[in-house]
Amino acid sequence: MITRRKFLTSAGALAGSAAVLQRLAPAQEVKTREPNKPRETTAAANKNKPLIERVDPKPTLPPGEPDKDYTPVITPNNTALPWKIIDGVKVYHLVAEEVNHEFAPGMKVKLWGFNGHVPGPTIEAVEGDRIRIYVTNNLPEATSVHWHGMLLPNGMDGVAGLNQKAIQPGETFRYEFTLRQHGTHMYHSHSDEMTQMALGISGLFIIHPRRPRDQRPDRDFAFMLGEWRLDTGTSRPNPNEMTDFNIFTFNAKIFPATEPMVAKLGDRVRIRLASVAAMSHHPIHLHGYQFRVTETDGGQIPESAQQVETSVLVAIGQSRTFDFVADQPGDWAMHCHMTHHVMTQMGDKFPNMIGVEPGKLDEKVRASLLPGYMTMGTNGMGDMATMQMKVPRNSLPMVGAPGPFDVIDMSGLLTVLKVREGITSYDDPGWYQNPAGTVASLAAADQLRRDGIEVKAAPSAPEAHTHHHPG
Ligand SMILES: [Cu+2]
Repeated sequence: MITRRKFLTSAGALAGSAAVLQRLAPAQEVKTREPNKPRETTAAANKNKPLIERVDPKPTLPPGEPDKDYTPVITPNNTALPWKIIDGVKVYHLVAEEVNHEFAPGMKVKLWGFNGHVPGPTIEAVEGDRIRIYVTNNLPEATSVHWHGMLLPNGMDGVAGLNQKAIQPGETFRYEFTLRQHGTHMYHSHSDEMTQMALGISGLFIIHPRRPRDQRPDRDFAFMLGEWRLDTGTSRPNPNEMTDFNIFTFNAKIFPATEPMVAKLGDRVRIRLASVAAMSHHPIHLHGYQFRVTETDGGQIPESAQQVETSVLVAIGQSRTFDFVADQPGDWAMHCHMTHHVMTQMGDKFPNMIGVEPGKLDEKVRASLLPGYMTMGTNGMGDMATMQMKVPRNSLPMVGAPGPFDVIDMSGLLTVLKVREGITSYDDPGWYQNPAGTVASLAAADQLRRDGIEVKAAPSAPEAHTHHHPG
């Protein structure tokens, strides 16, 4: 049998078989075709050709099995949604509910999520699986679940009001369809979206290809990017915020609470990033590696079209997946390159004091106006990391945590890829021990002399502020 696909890719078939042409293209276009214009016929045949090759309805295949059919995804700081097989169908149960969550140790918030997790547990399945997902609503208001990026019957799409009735508090709905695609997808509320998504009602939905074209990864990490407005002293993100977010998260955690990605030297590593953030796009940058962007929401990208990158922009409502071989040992940062997305609340709303000598300003302000106040940055904001600041309840200093050399002055959308030789488990191996002589360090006087580097003494702080002062 000559398939449409074969027809489109074989010019010879055009001339060869009138019967095929008549079956695949409207008859009048075949009749009016001139011999030298095969393209028009191709265009006519293309007109109704689906963007994605698929058989409709795609047959349901036996349930794909972990390890045998796919390498399970790791969702750092989170978990996978369990499933069972009932009569050849994978059955899952999501419970939308309030969740007590910690963005970082001590920063406790009340969010809305699924099954005790924010984001909800990762749903994992295989192309061709028949899936049935029960959704119980234990929220105080109506909800629904939309399967973001999925090819499914319209009535399963989950937009409350448009495709189904909203799921009222206490009700359980059933969704069921066959997965006819693969890729990194998401699920999220499609009812009172602004409120529910700002509070965390979303999760990852990963569908493995039935027959992967590329080598399977050894380590397959998946992250939801998130952003929140958490006013100091409060314990619920503010859903009314439109632009000014102050917590930026990988799987709802900020560094140093972000679990590292651990890989053995030589592992093939895949990283999946997805976002249904409210307003921000996130250019995620991985240090130490070049990677190939191997998948979008549409699934695998043909190898010839894959781009080699060091950062990948994850826009809202998108997923991006990249692969690389972990051939460089070390502790490699992966972070959002929007500089305000690697901080938390305390970088927010402070006057720019860089270059200004505050003198006793802090003490005065602390005493009279704001207990715990500290002027941000006469030398930049790195100072904050070293201070055990007293901060308002549920707020964190901008900066991260002690690192192996010094304080790491980033927080928010930062995590670490740890690549090690000779490890036998994927437990956190601690900080990387750099081989001797491979760490940037203070230049010695004889080195400077040898290379003819002259260093002028920096002007001291008091002198720097004596000029241009009128009074
Ligand atoms: Cu960002």
